[in-house]
Amino acid sequence: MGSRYGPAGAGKTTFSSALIQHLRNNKRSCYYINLDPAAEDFVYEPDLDIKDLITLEDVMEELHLGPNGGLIYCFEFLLENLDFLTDPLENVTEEYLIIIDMPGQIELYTHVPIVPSLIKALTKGSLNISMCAAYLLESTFIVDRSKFFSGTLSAMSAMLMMELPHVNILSKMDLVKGQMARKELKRYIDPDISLLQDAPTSGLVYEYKDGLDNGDPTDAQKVVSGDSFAKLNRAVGQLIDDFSLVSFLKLDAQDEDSVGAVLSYIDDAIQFHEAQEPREPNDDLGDGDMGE
Ligand SMILES: Nc1nc2c(ncn2[C@@H]2O[C@H](COP(=O)(O)OP(=O)(O)O)[C@@H](O)[C@H]2O)c(=O)[nH]1
Ligand SMILES: [Mg+2]
Repeated sequence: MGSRYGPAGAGKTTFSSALIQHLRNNKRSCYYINLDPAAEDFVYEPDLDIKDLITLEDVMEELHLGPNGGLIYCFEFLLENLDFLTDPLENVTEEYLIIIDMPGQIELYTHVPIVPSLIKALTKGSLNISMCAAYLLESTFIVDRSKFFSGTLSAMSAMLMMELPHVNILSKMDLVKGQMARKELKRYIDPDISLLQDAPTSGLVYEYKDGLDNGDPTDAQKVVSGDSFAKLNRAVGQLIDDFSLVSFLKLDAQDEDSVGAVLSYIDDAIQFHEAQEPREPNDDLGDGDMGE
């Protein structure tokens, strides 16, 4: 099973559709779940849709909540009505790749009771599903290093909270292809501290400047040009480096090979192939897509 999340607009739903298409092309079974209560049109109709339980629109209207509060409410409601999700999954066998398309709001992942609780319900007990989280970060963020690093830190904190095998994906690679030297791009795929140390075109001022301190924390310009900020950046870079926690796979959702390559990492993470029942040779005579 894969569960896709990441900032809104990062390309999660597009990646889900591309994966479904790829699985179909390869005669693999797939079960598609939408857990975004605000999702609208789908290329492939979900097999299970949170909107049949609750929609963000209704929650916002009836409870007078804003979009973020409304989203949290929807997930709390889902957690109170977990059967909606877990009952249908009881019948989904191991040859299926279950794709769960998620909303992007990071709060859902980093605040303990929500997505981490959901994950426990799926990975433990009778379902015992082997899960992998896929975090998507839009590759155009590369041009703004502070955005790239904030995305990388979000990936890291979510990774720690979810306690799942994880793949981090730079999406929409077609948009940056040719705009950046291969060598430069490589530094983002496996980011390290040096990225923060030489970021001349980004909003980050990284140099150590003696004497220029941040006396006035309300002056944003002073804060980001001061040495405390430089130290913080170095510490963040060091943290990412020390843990070697975050590296990225490249994705162009339009490119079938690229989708296949990312899927092979996900398959490895959930040990998909190991979990398949060995087939009798004459199984091949039957319908390859059993159970659908
Ligand atoms: N160029 C390009 N655009 C993409 C790609 N993936 C998604 N998009 C576009 O990015 C926008 C947001 O995509 P969506 O999948 O809805 O993002 P989500 O909010 O993360 O589910 C849409 O307009 C997509 O067409 C990609 O690989 N390349
Ligand atoms: Mg989406």
